[in-house]
Amino acid sequence: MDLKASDADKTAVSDSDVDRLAIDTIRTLAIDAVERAQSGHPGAPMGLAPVAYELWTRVLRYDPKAPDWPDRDRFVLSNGHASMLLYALLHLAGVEKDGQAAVSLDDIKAFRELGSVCPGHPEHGHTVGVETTTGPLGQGVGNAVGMAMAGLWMAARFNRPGHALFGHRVYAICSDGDLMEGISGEAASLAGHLKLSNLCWIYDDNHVSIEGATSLAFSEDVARRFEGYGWAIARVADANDTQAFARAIEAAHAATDRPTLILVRSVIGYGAPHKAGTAKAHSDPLGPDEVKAAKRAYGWPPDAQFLVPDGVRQRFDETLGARGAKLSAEWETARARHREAYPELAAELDALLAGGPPKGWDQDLPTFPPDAKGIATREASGKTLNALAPRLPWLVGGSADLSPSTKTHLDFDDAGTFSADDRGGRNLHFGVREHVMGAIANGMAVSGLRPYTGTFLIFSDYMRPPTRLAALMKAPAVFVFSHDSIALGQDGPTHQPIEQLAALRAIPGLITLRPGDANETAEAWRTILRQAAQPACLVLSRQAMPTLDRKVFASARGLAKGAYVLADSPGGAPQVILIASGSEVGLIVGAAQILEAEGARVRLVSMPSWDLFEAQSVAYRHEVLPPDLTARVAVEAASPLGWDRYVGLTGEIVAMHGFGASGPGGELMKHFGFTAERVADAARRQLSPQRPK
Ligand SMILES: Cc1ncc(C[n+]2csc(CCOP(=O)(O)OP(=O)(O)O)c2C)c(N)n1
Ligand SMILES: [Mg+2]
Repeated sequence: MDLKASDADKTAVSDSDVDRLAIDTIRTLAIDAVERAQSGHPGAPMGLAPVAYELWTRVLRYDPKAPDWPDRDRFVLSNGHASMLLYALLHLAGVEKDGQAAVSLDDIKAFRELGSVCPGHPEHGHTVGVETTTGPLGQGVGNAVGMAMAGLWMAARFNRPGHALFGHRVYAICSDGDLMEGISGEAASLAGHLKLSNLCWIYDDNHVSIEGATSLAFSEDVARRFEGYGWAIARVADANDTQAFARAIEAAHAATDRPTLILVRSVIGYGAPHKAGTAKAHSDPLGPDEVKAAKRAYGWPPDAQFLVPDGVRQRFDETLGARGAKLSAEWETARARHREAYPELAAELDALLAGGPPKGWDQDLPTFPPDAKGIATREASGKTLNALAPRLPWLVGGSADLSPSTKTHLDFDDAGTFSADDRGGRNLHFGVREHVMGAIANGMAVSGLRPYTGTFLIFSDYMRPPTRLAALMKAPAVFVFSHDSIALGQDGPTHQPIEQLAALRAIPGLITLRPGDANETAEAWRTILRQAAQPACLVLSRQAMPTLDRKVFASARGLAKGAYVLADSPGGAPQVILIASGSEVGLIVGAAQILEAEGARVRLVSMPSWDLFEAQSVAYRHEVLPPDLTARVAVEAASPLGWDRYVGLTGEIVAMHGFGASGPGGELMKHFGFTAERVADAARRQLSPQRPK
């Protein structure tokens, strides 16, 4: 067979010949791209090519010309190291946006180069057609659960009899590594419980990972494990048997009351005579000799590179392309009919798809009256969330079995609970599964919903990988973390966060907010939900804190700028700045009273968010923290790490320098030096003429 791209012999090529050609095109594109980059992972794409080809050309309801068509099937490559598989598919399928190819052949040639749309691992938002960022194993399958939940939620919310707008499925390819990671167990357990029948994982059962055979560390019966989770199981004994795979997909579609795991026995590096089936095929270029040998084994011209034979792109066009164009056009018609029949619902869907909150969404934002005893910010958050949620219908969320503590439950009448029986419920029960809770939120966020999660701040460590990925993807998930300091009290140091705030602040692009009273908490929700391009975490207290009198102190709207002047002492320019976040704002207010009685002039700065403050102009930042006023004290019941940025080398930081302890929260705060008197002491040292300048 002549494989050169020419017009000759087109008609002489049978259907199955083109299938074979297309599959080997995927394989050789992966081989050539890795060889050219001199890095990457050829083995998995070589083994998985037939499965991916069959799925894309015969199954996927996806329009390459409309890759953001809302009811498209989602394809997730959870084993993101196999990225060349996805790039080859996006290229051959002709995925494009605004007439621009998502991935050209030149892009594939630039695999892994700086600025390429084909980076080492697939990055959502960077490459059109990449549904989610994968690479950290296990995240993609977690996202897929969130996408499946979002799809079912959208169907429940927007479909009407005779007007079905949503019904898509979510397919995720995953590898041994994905299934070894704990998060995939959390994901599968919840997906089975929720009977997510629109979800299908395709397991690349190739018996190989980086260090060698998986038998080194992985011997469980995966199928039985998933049966235990309540999944349907299908098996494909040979990845090259596309008909067997097609039957497995049929079985998955027939399983209408549960998700399906398809175990596909594959050979990593299929076709490479010396490396196939071994860990040597996992990563790194095959080397020129092995490349040629593999190509010969496929019946490919051994010296051809980046060859896409005639008929291959056409095959994708005739199958995936034609099917997708028809389906997405039908969907547009259905949407027009839906709009006529249900104009309000259609407008709601418009707003959801546009990404912003609907008109008037924040008109019920609560304000809290001044109150010396006050309320915990978790309480204020719960009230705010419940006030806002009715006007923001796609704000959905829940906690990892802690909603009585995190106050993340939606209590109003028709809020409902998302379950196997109610797909339109807005309260989610993640169970004690923080890691996948974050990944599910990300999957929902990239599906257009505004998800929020809830747990204690200490357990932010359990969901750090998805929190980081949310930031990398600019996925607007909201992570609520309550019980934010030693003041949580008697649960003791295992539950008392110290370094977590610093760790969250270190994630680029994540908005970390620790509001200082009830009204700042309400403003925090407004600030977070107003934008849809960044994830945020909302850090809340367990204990009550005073609700400041905003006639005396500046408006809580200042929160949106990250830090703002709460008040200046009367009688002239301030001599010292006291800065605090969260529950420690009350302490600096108390310290100011002590200091003012002694004749000192104090500036009080509430600083709920470093990230938002750093985004302000230099002029504003200098207005709040005048550079020549270096007498400064920062107060936060957490690690001091980073606060020197705001108090400078000569300032003082009242913070935690070790772990907390078990005891009543109020006593702990005193014990560890968080009193107005101690803050005033620090300020006095700052005001002393002996202070080093
Ligand atoms: C959380 C996480 N840990 C480690 C890695 C590094 N890593 C990349 S692939 C891989 C395992 C490879 O085995 P498998 O998942 O079976 O993929 P295959 O070699 O079959 O393609 C590891 C440990 C990672 N990407 N993510
Ligand atoms: Mg493997």
